[in-house]
Amino acid sequence: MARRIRVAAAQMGPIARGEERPAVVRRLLALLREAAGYGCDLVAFPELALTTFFPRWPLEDEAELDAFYETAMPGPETRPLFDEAKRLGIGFSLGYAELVVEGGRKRRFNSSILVDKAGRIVGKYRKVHLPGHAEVKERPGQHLEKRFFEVGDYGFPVWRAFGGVLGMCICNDRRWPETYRVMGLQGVEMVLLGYNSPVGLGDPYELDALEPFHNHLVMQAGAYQNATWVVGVAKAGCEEGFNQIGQTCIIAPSGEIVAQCATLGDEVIVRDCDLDLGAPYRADIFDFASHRRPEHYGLIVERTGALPPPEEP
Ligand code: ING
Repeated sequence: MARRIRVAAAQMGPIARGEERPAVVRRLLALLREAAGYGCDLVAFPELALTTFFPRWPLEDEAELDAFYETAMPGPETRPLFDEAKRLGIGFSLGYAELVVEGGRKRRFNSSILVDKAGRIVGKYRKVHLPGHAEVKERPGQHLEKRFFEVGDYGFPVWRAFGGVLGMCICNDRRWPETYRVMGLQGVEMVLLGYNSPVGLGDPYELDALEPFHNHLVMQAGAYQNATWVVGVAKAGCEEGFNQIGQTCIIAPSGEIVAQCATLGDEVIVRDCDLDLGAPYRADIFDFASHRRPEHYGLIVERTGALPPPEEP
């Protein structure tokens, strides 16, 4: 009996800087209901799905900054999403800015949760790869995640949920092979990830035109090399004057894109995902136990200096 889950990727268009949480939650509810209408078991939302991508600005006022974070999940403004999902019998993943007080100090993370059909949080992840920089750079678009978030402290966990093994990562994480491999070594069968990816960060990223290609390249490679489904969900469109790529997609363990959004707005795509599609890859070409021999990889060291000169022939 195939283990199938019907998955929706719910892309979002821009969220304005001043868009109030209730208005954003109403958009999320509309996407959730559409996915439930298609009979979906699970709907994946983007990174920072409750607010604009605020790390694009060097925010100084702490109260203004704190307003972009959630201090409780669910909180009063997100509780309607949990309640409606439970009523409709659909699970979801949701990216948001997390603010917690631990050890007497504020800690800030770029986080995501996995919620089951009963409205319970069954998984939580905190973004590990924080791109960009902590200081303002001379470039058209800032990327200050290192200023506004700490590096995630959960690693890359996976969870038994929805009849399979699911994992999550966030945005820049998808560009790093370790992200998928750490989950792949735990037997992940579906990775849910959201992203806010500008078309480019301006100078020196003269390769902006390749952003869409690189976006799919890394997710397709991660899927194939770890025999897992990957669901990549964008916050897309021109958000506060910054163009963000869309290309939300659902990728099979073969690495093939089997569903993709066609707009840069709020849009749902759906796919029945057979969680056993990765089995032939794990049984043969990516049978880690048989073929992946770290002991044969030589001493993997961080190259801190120049390589030694080549031996004289
Ligand atoms: N955004 C971008 C991403 O990794 C970026 C940052 C843009 C990196 C363009 C490299 C090139 O997709 C986030 N939020 O990580």
